[in-house]
Amino acid sequence: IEKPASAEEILSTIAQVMQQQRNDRPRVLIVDDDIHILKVLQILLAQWDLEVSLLADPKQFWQVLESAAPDLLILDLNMPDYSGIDLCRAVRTASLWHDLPIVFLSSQSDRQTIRQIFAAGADDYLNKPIVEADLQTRILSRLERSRVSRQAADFDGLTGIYTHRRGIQSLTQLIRLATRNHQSLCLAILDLDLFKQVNDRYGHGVGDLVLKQFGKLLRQNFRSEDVTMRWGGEEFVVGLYGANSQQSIERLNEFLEIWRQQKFLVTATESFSVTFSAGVVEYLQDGSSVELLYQRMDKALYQAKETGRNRIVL
Ligand code: GH3
Ligand code: MG
Ligand code: MG
Ligand code: MG
Repeated sequence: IEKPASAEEILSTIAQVMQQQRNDRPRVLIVDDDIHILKVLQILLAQWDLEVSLLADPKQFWQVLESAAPDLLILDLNMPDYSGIDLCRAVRTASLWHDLPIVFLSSQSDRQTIRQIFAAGADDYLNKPIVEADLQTRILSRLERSRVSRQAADFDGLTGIYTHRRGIQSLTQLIRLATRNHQSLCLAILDLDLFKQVNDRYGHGVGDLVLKQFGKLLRQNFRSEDVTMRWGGEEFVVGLYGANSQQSIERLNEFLEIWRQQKFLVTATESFSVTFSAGVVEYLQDGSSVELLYQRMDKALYQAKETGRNRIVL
């Protein structure tokens, strides 16, 4: 039996997901066993308009990393039980975080240590005691560079929604959230019908405009806690958080209706519209991977195409 979501649960999930989608204030997570250093850094970084999370106990690292979802990680080299080097190596092999910028703080500055730090995958290091101006320059410039490249990697240039790569990250997070909060979750793949004909008849440029408009309407018609992405070509995936299969089908049908009404003018007198087919799958709290869910929704999509297109199939 499914536990209905309380208002607070839904709100906190929305807050979490929205925070990750918003990219206004960069987030920095600092891990250091020295609480005084944490406090000093917190005050400094807050002055530079960064959102700061602090962690003194590296045992909670993964949990805090996931909830803080930082844009940059500052790691202390020496901590009891854990070395920053080990944490850094582990982050580099975690698929969700492998490209997170990592800056080390270290009171050791011998060659051997520095070599180890970079070998573990660090992007930069700073000596303790920390010089404020150095810290500011290094952190802000690294954040800016990663913001620019992340923007390009995360958002599809044509449609403005998540790319495949970023979308998979978000779906993985959504699956985890749904599991943890015992929430319903559905994924749907939307594939434009006979899109090749649109290109053939009206040209690739018009086809691009149709895709662009599809992305815009997806953004407008799905809630902020849902995740929308361009899966590739004329295929899109939506993660519907807090919706069971029936609710998802309802919402997708509403969207199909909106999309069908969308007219594209070719000349003053000639216009066309495009439909889509969708395959839906419900996540059953069983730890299924995105890959597995994809296979199931792709089967449903195939059925939607086989049975006449322009429809949603579970
Ligand atoms: P179906 O209803 O079975 O999905 O038919 P379809 O024609 O949509 O399917 P098919 O997979 O054969 O063709 C997809 C077309 O989408 C072919 C490809 O040229 C077009 N397409 C993919 N990406 C883009 C793009 O970025 N811009 C444009 N204009 N067309 C694209
Ligand atoms: Mg230390
Ligand atoms: Mg296709
Ligand atoms: Mg198609």
